[in-house]
Amino acid sequence: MKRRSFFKFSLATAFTSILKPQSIFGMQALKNPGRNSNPVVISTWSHGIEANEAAWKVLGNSGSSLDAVEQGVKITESDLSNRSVGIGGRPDRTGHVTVDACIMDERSRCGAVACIEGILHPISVARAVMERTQHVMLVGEGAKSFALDCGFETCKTPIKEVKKDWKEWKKENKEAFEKPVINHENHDTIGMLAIDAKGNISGSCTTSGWAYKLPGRVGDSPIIGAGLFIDNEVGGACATGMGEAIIRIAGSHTVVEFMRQGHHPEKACKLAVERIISKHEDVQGLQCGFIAIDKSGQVGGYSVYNGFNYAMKSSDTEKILIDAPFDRKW
Ligand code: SD4
Repeated sequence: MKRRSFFKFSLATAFTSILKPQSIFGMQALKNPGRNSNPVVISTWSHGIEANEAAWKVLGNSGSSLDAVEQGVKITESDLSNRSVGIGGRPDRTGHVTVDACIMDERSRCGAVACIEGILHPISVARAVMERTQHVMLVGEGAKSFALDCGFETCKTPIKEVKKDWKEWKKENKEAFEKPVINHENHDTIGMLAIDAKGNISGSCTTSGWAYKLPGRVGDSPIIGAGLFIDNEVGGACATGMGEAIIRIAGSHTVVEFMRQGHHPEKACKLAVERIISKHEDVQGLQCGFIAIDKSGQVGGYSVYNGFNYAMKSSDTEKILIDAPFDRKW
């Protein structure tokens, strides 16, 4: 199993403390029970540390969780070095970088775009779908022309380095249509969940999806209930990993429903992971992870295999990266 670059921590993360997998219930619990009024933001993978910083500029200034989760993931979308989100993302097998994104707020309003190409910030287009239309999701060319009509910034993809990799991949995989092994190399969507000073929860999710996917493939990330779900009365959840498996169990909605039953966010994520495992005869190479936050500000995550981590920021905690507990070892 290849280890990938997100384990290489830069100087910028030198202040980051790494927490090891830990038992469920309360290790990341905040002080006040009931509805939380201490802002908290969590997001998937180590790129979440930088994204959380941007979200924190909003949350720490009494801004809304909705603005925070949009501003936060925009950082990752415009990161040229990130190969699975935004402008630096890997293309489908025909060389087109098509991205998926969605956003949801405390009023259960939501918006999404899928398979959109050439727009710098898909998350902002998703928000515009939510706020300026009566629809929830726009896809492909329709999503793009909506984005252009709204005046969103365009970008040219694939970028040079990505195009070079794609050409290599094509040479080596002339007939490749079988299921690629899911590893950390091609799967690290950013999903972000935030609770603001008013106790309102919002979430966002954005990805270029499965590297070298079939053209037109849409993963879980833009699908409300699969890649992301918020119910302000309960909490929120988002997902990363193999989208097809997450969609099959309506993953993020399932996590939120487990929290509604009274489970701690970490336990809720674990139960959803177990549901995924139970629905597949063979989970070899099938990596999925969830993160969740409840209305009291408790957070948790869980994944099928080791290697998944998530970033957290609150007024009590400096930026931290938490290794999610897991069900199996690679
Ligand atoms: C997808 N779930 O398109 C996304 C990919 C991902 O971490 O999460 N990567 O299936």
